[in-house]
Amino acid sequence: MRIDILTVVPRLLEGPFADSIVQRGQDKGLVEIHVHNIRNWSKDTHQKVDDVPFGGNAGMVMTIQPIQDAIDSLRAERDYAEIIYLTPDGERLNQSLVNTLSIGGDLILLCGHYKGVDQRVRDHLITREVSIGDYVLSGGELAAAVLTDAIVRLLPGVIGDEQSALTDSFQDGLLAPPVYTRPAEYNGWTVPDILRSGDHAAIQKWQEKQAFERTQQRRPDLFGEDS
Ligand code: 6GU
Repeated sequence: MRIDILTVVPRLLEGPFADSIVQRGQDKGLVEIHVHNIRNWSKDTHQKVDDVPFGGNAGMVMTIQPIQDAIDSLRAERDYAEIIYLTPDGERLNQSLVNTLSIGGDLILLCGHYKGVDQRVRDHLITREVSIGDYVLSGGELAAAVLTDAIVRLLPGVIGDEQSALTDSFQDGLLAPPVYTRPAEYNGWTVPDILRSGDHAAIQKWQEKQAFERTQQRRPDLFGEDS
């Protein structure tokens, strides 16, 4: 899988992919992540990528030209399954959407900055709009990093069986059960006996019950949603 990220602040995306699971996915050749500076496509003499809004509101709006040229140059090289604009007024990201995107093909992620992009970019160039939650970030970059991380960890081979993505919270519509490690007692705080019993069937049953109860207590809304 290949993910191309378009941004005016590429430095914001240097850290998130340089370590851990996403880096491992890249090292193994399972995913290629390319961060592009939209400014490189600007035909303006000062490499401008924004302008004042029609209608005279505060803030700047990202212009069409560099974004369209960036998208065109990528699409000339390969097909993309989706061209996604990260925006707080997009479809809210959940595990179901992450699963879909992880098996769909290559992606372009467009990060908005300032007051966002000219609406015509959204109307004519973008195939999907995604938000990562009901709060406002300064730009789409951190949202793109979140989406990329969530997708990459699902790609076959990126994480090992020992931490199978299938046991994640949300993957079966439930939150994950509590986990414990050694020592079995610390400060007098103990691990539930069942987990040390060696009875795998009983352990699994206990974990399922815990997952169910935790979901019921913390996120009853999950029972009403398909996921
Ligand atoms: Cl995708 N972008 C911005 N700027 N803010 C957000 C967001 C995206 N999702 C939640 N808040």
